Amino acid sequence: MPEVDLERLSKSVIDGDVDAVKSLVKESLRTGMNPLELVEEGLAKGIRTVGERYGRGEIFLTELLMGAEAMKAGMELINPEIQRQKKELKRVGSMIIGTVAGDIHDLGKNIVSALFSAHGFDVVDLGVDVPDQKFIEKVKELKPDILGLSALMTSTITKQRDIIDLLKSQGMRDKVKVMVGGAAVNEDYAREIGADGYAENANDAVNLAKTLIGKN
Ligand code: B12
Repeated sequence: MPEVDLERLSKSVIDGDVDAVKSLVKESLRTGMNPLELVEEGLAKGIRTVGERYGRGEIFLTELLMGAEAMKAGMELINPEIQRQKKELKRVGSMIIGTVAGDIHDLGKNIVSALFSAHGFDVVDLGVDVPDQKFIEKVKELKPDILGLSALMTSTITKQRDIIDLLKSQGMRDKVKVMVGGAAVNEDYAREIGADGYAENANDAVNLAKTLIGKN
């Protein structure tokens, strides 16, 4: 898919044009385009622009929501292709991911989830607004290599600390590598709460995860 079409894809997300996103994604997958490039250079680029414009007060909430819908529609078409290609990959590790309690932002988490999957991780995505204890139960049950905690608000990043503290108090802290992310998180905060890693985007997150589990 020529670069200009990736631009069209990200512009269609910005415009909140679900139909255009769907047809561009379908067409590019049909022509053998790398699904990860579609996510990163097309959809994610678009939604970041929408987020920035919303943050600057340049667009309304309805436009933000339309952008989010368009992004989701694209991801729904790309995810099965990622899963299909994954079958040919060597398994790298496993991950549980979710957005913490009180927080319903999931666009970034879904990108992280898709990228880990595409790089050979088995991913269990617990969704959004996930209670602390649910993360703990799932870690106990599935024993993943990585626990990913996404939080986008200053009011919810405290949950990342709470979950790490719960892992400690239940004697499970050394059983799993905890990675944190989301727009309100940074490297310093991650270190302060005792996370094993922080990444500001999905690509860096995958690389860091591989390093953390000695697979890089
Ligand atoms: C889209 C959006 C929404 C959408 C969410 C749609 C959805 N399904 O996710 C809607 C409109 C529903 C929404 C609602 C709200 N939102 Co909002 N939202 C945003 C916005 C504009 C963009 C977020 C986004 O999707 N970015 C694009 C993705 C691709 O980026 P990302 O999420 O950062 O993810 C990347 C990285 O962070 C990283 N990453 C993410 N997760 C993880 C996890 C791990 C483990 C790792 C390693 C990495 C990682 O990788 C991702 C991919 O590269 C941000 C502004 C911003 N600049 O972030 C505000 C923002 C996060 N929202 C905000 C607020 C306040 C709210 C509301 C409370 C609004 C309200 N008053 O009702 C509600 C929250 C409801 C709730 N309880 O959660 C504030 C938070 C302020 C703060 N600092 O606390 C922000 C910053 C806007 C602002 N400037 O005020 N929001």
